[in-house]
Amino acid sequence: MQITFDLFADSESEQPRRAEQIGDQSWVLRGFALPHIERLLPALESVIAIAPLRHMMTPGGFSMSVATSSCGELGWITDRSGYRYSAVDPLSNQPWPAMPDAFRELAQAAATQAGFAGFIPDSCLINRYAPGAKMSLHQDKDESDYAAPIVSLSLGLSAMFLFGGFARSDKSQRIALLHGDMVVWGGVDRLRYHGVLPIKPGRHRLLGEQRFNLTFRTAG
Ligand SMILES: O=C(O)CCC(=O)C(=O)O
Repeated sequence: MQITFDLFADSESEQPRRAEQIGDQSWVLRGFALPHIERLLPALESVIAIAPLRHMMTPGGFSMSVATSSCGELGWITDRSGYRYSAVDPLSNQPWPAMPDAFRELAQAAATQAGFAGFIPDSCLINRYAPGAKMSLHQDKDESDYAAPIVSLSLGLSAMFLFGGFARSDKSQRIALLHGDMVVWGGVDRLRYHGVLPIKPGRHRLLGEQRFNLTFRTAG
């Protein structure tokens, strides 16, 4: 898929760099990725050219509203058989594209900033949200252990991120995530429920009418 560079679109506000604590071991790193956007977007485009975005099927038989792809040694997949990680892209039966250095280095720097030095991600899930797409509250539980944090990068249109507790019914914080923001949660917060409200229509000056989320995990 081609990522459109729309120089004439409305400018979206971006955040100056600062860290906001949202849990005992959870941080929003505002604007953390902004100095790296010029390396990140071509890398994203090259991954998607090899492993195209697709709407996967949930075990219950619904098509996900987000379109997904992956890079790294393992990619997260879902189909009628369940949620899991796979070393091959089911579309091509080939290994997922390698994780670009720009991705890995950024994820490691964000993890270190949040108190998780030594993070070695082996999986980067790429979620592409068109306006209206959302992600229901869920826990990340498909990884083989929970020692490593989750590191998440937002690009393009803004999103309302829900950061909840350890039961689905717990009250969630609502956190607006903008282009270049990163969220890191781990340790005692590793299994917190989280999700994304439907993306509002809009146009980002670099990415057009879409939001990308890249979620880095140690899965294997
Ligand atoms: O899009 C986001 O910010 C969150 C994505 C997410 O929760 C996931 O992929 O598990």
